Amino acid sequence: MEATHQGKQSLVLIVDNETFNRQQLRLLEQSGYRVVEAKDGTETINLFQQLHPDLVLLDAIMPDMDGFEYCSVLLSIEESKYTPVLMIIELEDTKLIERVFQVGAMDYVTKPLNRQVLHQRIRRLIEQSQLHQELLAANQELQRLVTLVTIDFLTQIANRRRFEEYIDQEWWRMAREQQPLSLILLDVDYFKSYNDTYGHQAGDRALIKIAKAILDIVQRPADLVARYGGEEFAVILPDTDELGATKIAEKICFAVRRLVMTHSHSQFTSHITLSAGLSTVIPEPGSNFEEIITAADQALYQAKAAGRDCFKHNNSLVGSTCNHKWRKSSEQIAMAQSMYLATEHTRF
Ligand code: GH3
Ligand code: MG
Ligand code: MG
Repeated sequence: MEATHQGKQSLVLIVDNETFNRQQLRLLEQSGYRVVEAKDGTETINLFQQLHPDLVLLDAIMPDMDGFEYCSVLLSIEESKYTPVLMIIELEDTKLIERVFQVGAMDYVTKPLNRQVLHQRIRRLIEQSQLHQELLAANQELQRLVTLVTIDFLTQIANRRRFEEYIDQEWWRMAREQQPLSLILLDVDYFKSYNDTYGHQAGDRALIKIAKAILDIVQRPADLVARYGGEEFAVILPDTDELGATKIAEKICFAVRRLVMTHSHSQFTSHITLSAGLSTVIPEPGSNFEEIITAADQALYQAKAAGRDCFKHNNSLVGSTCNHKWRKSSEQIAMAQSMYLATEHTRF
């Protein structure tokens, strides 16, 4: 009973060069374990890789290399990562015991072997290792589920739900630290007519490419790129001032233009372009992140109204929330905007 797990008998690999010792250890079979024997290193590795035992019972004294070295070699194999090794040592000697744990074995028993002690240790180690593996599997499943609820299925970037969680978190962090938080909302221009012309699947492929292009630009670990809606993307930039956010928006618009995704029914250009609305805020403690979204949305609306394929910063909020250090940069931002328009519109 004790030697089974999930209806399967546990398998013990006995490693000992002495036939007599191995035969004695076969008594484990009487307790319901399956047993295989190896007399040297080559056999051990072969059997281990073929059979994936639940536990290795390893004698410390072997003629070619000692059991401790066996243990190190064995545990360096990828598949052995979670297999417990129980070593058999000659006597309760501090140095020997230290080596047992140094080489990665989980526990030891001393000679002469006490049957009860041996059984208890084997049972406990197998149970622990199986629990550990179940925990890892459950954790992986949890990660998979978390990914499912926070990642957009089509583009594989963060979804709207993750966006809202993250902007809330960063809004509070920036309020606490009194640092600027920037948000860029991006919307694909004339995307409805792109779908109508090239089909919905081509539209999907274009969205995937755009998401990747944005991800390639947005690099800092605290930044987040999300799919905000159908053909809308959002970029959250904590600790980023107006000028920094403008540069990112500029690079994104440029990168998407450089993809040169033909769009013959676009009103002004022959390929897909983006419009962007930016907002930068040092959040007031106790305020709500909705305000930065509204501000970026207004700026996006202005960019659309200005003819699309451009980005706008929401200046109404800049006046009330910027500190002088980065309010100064508005001239540079205006310059970046006009340079973007000048260079890009002549190039394509
Ligand atoms: P504008 O320049 O004003 O943004 O024009 P638009 O056509 O991009 O905007 P509109 O809101 O009229 O249309 C958005 C289009 O985006 C309509 C919809 O078919 C398309 N869209 C939204 N989500 C997806 C998607 O997941 N895949 C594809 N292929 N298209 C999508
Ligand atoms: Mg839209
Ligand atoms: Mg659009």
